Amino acid sequence: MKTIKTQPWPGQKPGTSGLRKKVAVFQQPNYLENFVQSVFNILGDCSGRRLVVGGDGRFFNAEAIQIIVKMAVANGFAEVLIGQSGILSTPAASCVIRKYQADGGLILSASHNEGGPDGDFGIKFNGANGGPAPEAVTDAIYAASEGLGEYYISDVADVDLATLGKVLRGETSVTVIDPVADYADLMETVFDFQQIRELLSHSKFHMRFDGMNAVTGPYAVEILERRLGAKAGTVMRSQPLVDFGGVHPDPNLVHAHELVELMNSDTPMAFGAASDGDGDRNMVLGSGIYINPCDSLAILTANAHLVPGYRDGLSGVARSMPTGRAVDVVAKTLGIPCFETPTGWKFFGNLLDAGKITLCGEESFGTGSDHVREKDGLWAVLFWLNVIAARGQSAKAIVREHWLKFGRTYFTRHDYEAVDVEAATDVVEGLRSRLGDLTGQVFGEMTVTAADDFSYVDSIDGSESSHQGLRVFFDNGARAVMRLSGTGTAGATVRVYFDCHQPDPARQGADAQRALAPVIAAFESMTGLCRAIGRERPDVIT
Ligand code: G16
Repeated sequence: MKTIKTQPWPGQKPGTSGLRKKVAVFQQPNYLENFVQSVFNILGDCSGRRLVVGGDGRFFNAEAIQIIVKMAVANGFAEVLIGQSGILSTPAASCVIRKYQADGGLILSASHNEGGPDGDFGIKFNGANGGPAPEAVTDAIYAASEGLGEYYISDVADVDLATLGKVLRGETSVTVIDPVADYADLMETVFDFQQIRELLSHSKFHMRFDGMNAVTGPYAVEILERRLGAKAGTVMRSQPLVDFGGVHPDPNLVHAHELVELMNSDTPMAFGAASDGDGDRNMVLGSGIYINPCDSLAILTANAHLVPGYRDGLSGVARSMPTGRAVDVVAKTLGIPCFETPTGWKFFGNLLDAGKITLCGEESFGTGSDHVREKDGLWAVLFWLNVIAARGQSAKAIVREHWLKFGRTYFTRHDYEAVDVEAATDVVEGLRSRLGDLTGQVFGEMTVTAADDFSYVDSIDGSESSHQGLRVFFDNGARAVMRLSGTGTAGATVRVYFDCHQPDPARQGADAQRALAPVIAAFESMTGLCRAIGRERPDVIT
């Protein structure tokens, strides 16, 4: 074991989902090492403990894993489990931590951010429940990183990540595990594989899953093609590549455009889906319809009784605050609680552990349940397939019927990326300072009925998280939310979210931008956002 003297690196504060920086930042001497040692220091005595390590396979994944193993050996871990080739999707890592009762895991991913040597890298710590560390832990890691003076590393040989099996490094047993099998087995316990198999064998049901050259390819091939019998080639871009083949692995209508073109071709697919770099996000498309993630959460909640894993009912649901409020309407009808949490999957962990909720989701293409403690892209796809198979209807028909029964909640998110940090902060602070005076004021066609700065008190451990987004409510029930992203790596990303409920069936067929135009205009007139940050329009609209 070697003790290496080091200096704290500034800014090792985990954001919404771990520490995300450019690859070049992580490649600096001691940068990764400092963060990993800070995590280990927070864990305390590591002897006798079990650690899971894996990532989305992006550039620097394999090198980072070798460093982490050497540090785990020096810090006295009894056992390290690693996904073969360094691969573990984020939901699979959560599954493995839980199944093997590990003390936690280090997940290497920058999620949907671009990869390659000039792209992004990331690392996050998940606890023994398989979920992202809560804020108290990430704050403690940050504090530890600021006072770090040394780290511990051993000079044992690299582990052959390609070969399954157990080896000894120092006193630590290091096992390279099949990254797919445990996760695929878990999916078989949740869904009706026989029913989905029949759907996929139907001559008229064609589907594509876009792995975006990222981590979900091997999982989707195993589950959809091998276990469920979908035709070979159902999974496109199925090979995880270190640079994602130049693809931006963000499953939205822009970056998954090949899938979108297939859905709109002369012989359209009945169903299409895509996942992101680390496999926790999902985008779902039916023939002739894009299913907004907020609608998706609501529809899965309303249909959960059709899925074996949820047949006994849901204890409750949760959504992040900016997520469109479609699921609230379903929860009310079902008579189950609906929790509103800050952005970030970590805020669902306590509610899931306490059995207060069964399903949860976010507008940022994340949906999940109590089967693991991460959002889960392929799980959402299988859920949709199970519902389509059980109802014998197209995805579009299911969505339309849902709107008829529960009303449609229009939703959109406008992102302004790489904005000058000072300008972005000024506009957010400017609105925050006016929140108390807004009620009753008229902007465009709309009157403000309430405005606040969202704070959350965790009902399980009493922890408080404040300044989680500025909310403005209008007289027709519409809402606008503004916050700064906690996952970007360049400048500031300003996110503005809009939603509005429409119960009238005659007015449910509009384009979301058009339906929400009055609230979008009212918010712009209230904040002067575009002028203040020097933009004409959002960079990304979802
Ligand atoms: C992460 C978090 C999500 C969050 C999303 C967007 O997703 O896990 O909970 O909704 O970032 O966060 P922000 O708006 O702060 O950028 P992922 O898929 O990137 O890990």
